[in-house]
Amino acid sequence: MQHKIIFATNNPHKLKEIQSLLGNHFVLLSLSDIGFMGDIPENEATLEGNAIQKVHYIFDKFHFPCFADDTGLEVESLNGQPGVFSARYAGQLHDYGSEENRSAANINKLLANLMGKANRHARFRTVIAYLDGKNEFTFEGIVNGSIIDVKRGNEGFGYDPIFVPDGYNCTFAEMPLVEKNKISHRARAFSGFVKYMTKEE
Ligand code: ITT
Repeated sequence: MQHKIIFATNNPHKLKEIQSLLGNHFVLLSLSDIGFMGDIPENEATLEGNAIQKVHYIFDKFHFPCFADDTGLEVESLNGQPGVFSARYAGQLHDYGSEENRSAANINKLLANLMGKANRHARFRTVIAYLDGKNEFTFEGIVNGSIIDVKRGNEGFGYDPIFVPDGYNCTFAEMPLVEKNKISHRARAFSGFVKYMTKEE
């Protein structure tokens, strides 16, 4: 059976990642497919809280099965920061004009805060929330790695150019999307979600 489902994200990179992971079990609807052009509020204190807030916001408007993710980069020697503040670590989107500029500012701030720190361990953590009006679930995915000093690579987005996953020598931004999708936080959370969605077929 094919599930039609909304992915509640304004981030085109996430949409591309999930689209490339989808089997033929799902028909993914983006926010522009359903005619939603606004911003989705995300002002909770945790990734779980934000993911749940995003699905409720869209479900309440469209009454259609929906999932959303919230992702954070948790850096050990910064006590888990930027975490839930990863997107706005260096400021709001309107301060920077474009997502690329904001990501560059986020990375610069992170590298400045890590200056002189020997412990570079970090992890990406994704929480996916799903809501269809009857069921509400969350799924988590984590990838461990470390933060390097200088950006490398042009693939991916966000903090990818400074994150080297454990067991690899390259950053996420040096990997083709299919490689990132084999091990990433979002792919791992999504695999739990797909198992749940297909378990009764
Ligand atoms: P939504 O519309 O889905 O909320 P967003 O860009 O605001 O999109 P998040 O709040 O989930 O997304 O993500 C926080 C930030 O973490 C995001 O802006 C990126 O800078 C970064 N990020 C998320 N996933 C990432 C990934 O796979 N690789 C690198 N950075 C990532």
